[in-house]
Amino acid sequence: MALTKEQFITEFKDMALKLYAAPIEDLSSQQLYQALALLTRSYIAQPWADTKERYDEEETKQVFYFSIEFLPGRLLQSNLLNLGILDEVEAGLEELDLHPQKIFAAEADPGLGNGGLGRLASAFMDAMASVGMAGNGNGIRYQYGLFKQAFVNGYQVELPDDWMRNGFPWETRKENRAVTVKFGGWVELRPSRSGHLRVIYHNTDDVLAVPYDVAMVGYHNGVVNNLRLWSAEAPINAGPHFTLEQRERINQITQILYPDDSDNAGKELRLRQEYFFTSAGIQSIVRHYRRTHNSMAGFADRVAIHINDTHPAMAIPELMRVLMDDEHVGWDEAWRITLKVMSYTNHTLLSEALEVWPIDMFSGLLPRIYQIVQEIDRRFRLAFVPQFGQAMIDRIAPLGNGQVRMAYLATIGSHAVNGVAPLHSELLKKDVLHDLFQIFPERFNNKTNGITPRRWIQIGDRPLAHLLDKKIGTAWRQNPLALRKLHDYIDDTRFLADLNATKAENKRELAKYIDQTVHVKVDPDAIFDVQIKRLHAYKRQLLHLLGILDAYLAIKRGEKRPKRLHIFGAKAAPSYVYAKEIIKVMNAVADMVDSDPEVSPYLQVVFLPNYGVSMAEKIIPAADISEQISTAGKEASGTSNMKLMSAGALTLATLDGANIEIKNAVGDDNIEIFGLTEKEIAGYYQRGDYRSRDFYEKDPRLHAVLDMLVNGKIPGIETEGRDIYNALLMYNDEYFVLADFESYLAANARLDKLYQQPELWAKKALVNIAESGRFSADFTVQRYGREIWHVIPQTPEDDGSDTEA
Ligand code: GLS
Repeated sequence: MALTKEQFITEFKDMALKLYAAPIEDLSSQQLYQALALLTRSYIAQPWADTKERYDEEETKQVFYFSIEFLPGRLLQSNLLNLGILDEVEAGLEELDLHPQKIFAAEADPGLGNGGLGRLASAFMDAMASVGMAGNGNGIRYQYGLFKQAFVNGYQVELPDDWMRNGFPWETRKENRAVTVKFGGWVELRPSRSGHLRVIYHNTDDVLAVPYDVAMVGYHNGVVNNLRLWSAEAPINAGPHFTLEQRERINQITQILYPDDSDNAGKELRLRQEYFFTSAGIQSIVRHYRRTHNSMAGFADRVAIHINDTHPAMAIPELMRVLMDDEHVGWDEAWRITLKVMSYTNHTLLSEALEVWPIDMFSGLLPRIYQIVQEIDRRFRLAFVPQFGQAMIDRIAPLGNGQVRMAYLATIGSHAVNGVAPLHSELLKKDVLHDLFQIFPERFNNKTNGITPRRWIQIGDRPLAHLLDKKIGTAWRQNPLALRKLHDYIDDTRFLADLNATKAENKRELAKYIDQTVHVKVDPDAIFDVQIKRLHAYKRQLLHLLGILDAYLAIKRGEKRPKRLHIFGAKAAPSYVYAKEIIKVMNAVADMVDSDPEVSPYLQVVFLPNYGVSMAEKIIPAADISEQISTAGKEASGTSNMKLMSAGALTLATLDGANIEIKNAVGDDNIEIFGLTEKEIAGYYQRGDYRSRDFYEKDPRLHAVLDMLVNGKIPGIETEGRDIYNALLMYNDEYFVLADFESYLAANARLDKLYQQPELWAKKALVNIAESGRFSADFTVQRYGREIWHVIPQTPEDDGSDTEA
């Protein structure tokens, strides 16, 4: 859109006055933010309405991305960027003697997601709008987000994340679009006079699902898509017998986000949440469709529904329910439509994360849905037992072992099933969904994850963005593949120096931020070595910690090495004791290193509390090293690996998830790979001959490091060191930390050496930035759009870099 600075200033002052009846000089950053957000929203309103109208008029096929989490990050700056008015607005604010960055920082991060899964969903929303695809989100409006993390005496404590405290200016309540979701009770099936089955519900708990819509603004293209978040409320005509307890139970449904990641709490409230937003979404999609269509026959040509991990897998029986019970479509036709509409992405191989529900709980809470799942199960068995045998079908039918098995249900009811990086997609076929792959091989495919360089470079890394503009022009902002032009400058010494200078500037900025937030002074000339992700044993922050302890001991022995600053950001699920112990030890080691004058010139450790999207925007641009060190075969894809590479950080990685794609993109010389491969680890599993103690006994460095956990050398820890020690030695080190220790140290030593050659380092950083464009989520959603959703966006060229698994 077009907006001059002068126009903006007038409109902004006007909005602030209307809102607060005060001149801008008297307003707090929060108030200025609110005023600016509302003004921005007013710019979005028309294109938002127009987009909706256009989709309806042109009968565009629409994608509905169902996800129990979205993690959009702050929206103000990104909306201004995508509208194309960020520069004008910033110039206007400065002219008013205001600080744009201070105002942007007043926005709370929406607490609607845990980590990579939710962030990916939001990247897809941004990407779909930006490539002009009709893509809508469907999720939950959690009142409280994932907890706020603080450290007390080095221990993680969890505080409520009241992220909506000051309101959420981007949402629009649509109470005229509310629908009713039914729980519990019992159902009666009665043939009606017209021959249809009538489904009569008795004694249900009804919940009103009220949608709040959030605009998803496309980049410079006038497209504004919709993210619909559902809030649970008591029914309007609840009546006098409706108790406070009932009201409270309803409110709970959308009160709080489960703090799990790659994990499964298995609680009834979670099941309620899942059915709540899924049913509300399906009902509203069908209702909208039926406003302009007499029957459901063409539904699958207009609608694609994506099941983001298994949490919304109930979309399958729920669509069946609506088609059959409300729309009177017969089973076969309803199943045909459902299969064509639904597609499913799996996001993890960890067995503890494969969602299953006890049949008692499921059937009690969702009696009609359970009947439909039973019928899906019955027909599945009938169709495939003759060919594949009872034993195999028993293993993978939707119902088994007294459980409803959501990943199997999702696979059986979708026409496409994908993993999020080639290795992950292969392992789905080989292990987790092996039997289903035998039956439905054509459904399985890979779609490697992506990120949005708009947020990570254009907003998060402005110094780099400006340098790129100067050197290769601005085309990369539209099409990130244009970053490849950087290869032309691989021998341009001046440019390489500029690249290093940009990194240095970002590191100084991060140093300031660290000082402000945790009051720790860090040396901006150190190597910034970053590991930012949820805390999980398989991600192996512990391996990183053992590496730090080794460095500590080496420095104590008198070794000199370039100074390294280890930066961690990670939340542990509140009930995940082992992960919390690792945090405690990490913080204790940070203190130990800091207070030792012999060591602190060479080594520093900072664990930043409450890691999230906005903090990532500060850390990533300053990173020299990106630690992606999960046990091979465990991390489905990872996405911080892509973000950090796009900031020119060198990846220190195992051959896991999308690290492998990064390696293929930049070549062996521009990434530091170490550790066991997935195949080698599978070999250990098969033979059953992994003995972690052997590594401890034969490697004196490892021996010394592990002993530190239990010999009292780390001040301030209690039983945590012992627990970790035991996990590694007595319980045989489930994640092969000890097996990878030696090669991890060797890779680190190579990086230390390389850092002595700044120009060579810069060359490698350049290649990483240059090749990061292929990981743009714009391309990822285009691949989904072409191969899974069958919607055709008009857009920049895809480079086809996704290898189908
Ligand atoms: C996750 C995986 O653990 C990540 O590897 C992946 O990048 C992400 C998005 O696909 O999904 N699965 C999960 O449950 N949480 C994740 O972050």
